[in-house]
Amino acid sequence: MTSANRLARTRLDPLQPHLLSPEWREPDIGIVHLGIGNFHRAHEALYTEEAMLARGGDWGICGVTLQGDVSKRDALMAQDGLYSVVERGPDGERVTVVRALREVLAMPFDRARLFELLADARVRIVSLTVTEKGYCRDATTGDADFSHAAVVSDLARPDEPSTVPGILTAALKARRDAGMPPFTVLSCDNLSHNGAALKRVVVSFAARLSPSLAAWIESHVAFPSTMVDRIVPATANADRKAARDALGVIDDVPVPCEPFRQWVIEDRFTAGRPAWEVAGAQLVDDVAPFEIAKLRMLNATHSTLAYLSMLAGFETVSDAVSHAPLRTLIHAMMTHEIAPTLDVPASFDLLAYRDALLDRYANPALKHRCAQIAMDGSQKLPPRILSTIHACIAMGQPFERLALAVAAWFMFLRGQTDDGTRYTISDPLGERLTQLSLSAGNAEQLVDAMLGVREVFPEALANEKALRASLIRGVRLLEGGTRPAIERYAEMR
Ligand code: CS2
Repeated sequence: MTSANRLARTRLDPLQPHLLSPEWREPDIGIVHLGIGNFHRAHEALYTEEAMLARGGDWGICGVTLQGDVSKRDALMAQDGLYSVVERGPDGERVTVVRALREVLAMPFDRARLFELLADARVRIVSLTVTEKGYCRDATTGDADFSHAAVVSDLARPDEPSTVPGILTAALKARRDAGMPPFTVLSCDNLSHNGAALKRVVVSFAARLSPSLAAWIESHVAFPSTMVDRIVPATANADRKAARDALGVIDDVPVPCEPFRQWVIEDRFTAGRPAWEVAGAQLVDDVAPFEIAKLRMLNATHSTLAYLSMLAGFETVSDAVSHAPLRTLIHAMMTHEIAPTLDVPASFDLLAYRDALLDRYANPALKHRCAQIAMDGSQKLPPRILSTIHACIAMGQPFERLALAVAAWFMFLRGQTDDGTRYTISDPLGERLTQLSLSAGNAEQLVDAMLGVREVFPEALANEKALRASLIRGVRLLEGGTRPAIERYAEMR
C-alpha cells in the first residue's frame, strides 16, 4: 500500500467533512501524555482539539507509550500523528479525524526526546492514562511500591527511569534544578482521588532520592484529580474498515467509542490549561463525588458484567445486558447496594445515572468485549467494588450482589468458562491468583485463600465475617452454573 493512500497532514483537504473545523494552526507541544492508548485518543485529545479550535493556545500533544510499543508509535507517526475516532451510536456512526496529537514516543527508546520535552517550558501539563497498575502503588500504604522490580531499578538509576514515579520525579527534578516552574500532573485513570494518589506515589518515590526534592514537589506541583468517562473498546478490523470506507484512505489505528463523553476536572493548574470547558468539560473545585459515583456505578458494574459474562459465555457488554436476569441483577445492584453508599450533590440524580448507564451498555454497535474489562482485576476491584462493600458494611447495608461479583472474579481466575473453554488471564498478580484459585479444594478454601491476598483485601475487610459468608454463598452458587446463579440473584429482593 503506498503512503498516498494513508492519512497525512498534507492531504487533509478532501477530508473536510471529517474534521471538527477547516481552521487549524499546527500548535506547539504543550501536553505530554503518558499512556497513549485508545482512551486518551478518544477523550482528552478530542477535548483539547476542540479547546484549541475555539480559543487557540499551543496545546499540541506528545503521546508516550511506556511499554516499548514501537509498533504503535510507528503506526501513528506513519500517519503524522493523525487518526480517526469512530463514534458508534444507536443512530449510526461518525468518523472524525483528530489533529491534536503531534508526536508519539516509545519508552525506553525515545527517552532523550521525552526528557527534552519534559524540560521544555512550553510543556505545561503532563497527563496520564497508564491504567491502575501503571502507578506502581503499594495498595497497603499508598506510597510507591518499593518491592516492585521496576521501581527498585528506577531508584538505583534515577537518570534512566521507566516507571511513572521515576519519570515524573526525574523530570520535575530537572525543572527545579533549572529554576523553571513545574508542569501540572493530570491523572486521568480510574482510581479514587487519582490526583492525590499519584502525588503520594511520586512524593514517596522522590523522598527516597532526596527529601528536599520531595518537599519541593509536595509544595510546588499541582496534581488535580479528574473523573473521566467514555467507553472506548480496543480497535478491531471492523473499525479500520469503517474509517477507510468513510475517509477513502487508510487509517491503521482508528479508535472506536460511544457518543457519550464526560470529563470533570479539579481546576488547579499552575501553568495554564486548554479551555477544555468549551468542549463540555466540567471544571470544579471538588471532583470526589463524581469520581466515586462513576467508579462505583459504572466501573463496578462493568467489572461485575465482565466476570459473570466470562464464565457464562457472553462476549460483549451489550450481549450481557440483553440477558434479562443479568440486567435485572445489575440494575438492583446499583439501586439497592451502590447508590445508597454515594454522597452526591442534590442535583446529581443517581437513578437517572443508573438508567443512562444501562442504555450505554446496551449500545449494540460498540462491541465492547468483556475480556477487555476483565483484565487486571486485582487492581480494579479494590476501588470499584471493595470500597463499596466496605461502605455498605459501615452503613449496615446489603452487599450480597457485590459479593457475587467478587466471587465471580475468584471463579474467573481459574481460567475457564462454565463450558470448559480456556482463556488467558492478564493481571499483574495473575499467576499467583490463578494458582491459589486452582489449588483450593472447596468454596471455603477458595474464599480464605483469596481473602489472604493483602494487595487486594485490606486486613480489616478480610476479617469481616459477613463478607466471608457472602463470598462463600456466591462461590457455591456459581459452582452450580453461572446462569442459574445469575437467575437466583436477579430474583433476590
Ligand atoms: C472499563 C473502563 O475496561 C474497564 O475496566 O470499566 O475502561 C470503562 O469503559 C471506562 O472507565 C468508561 O469511562
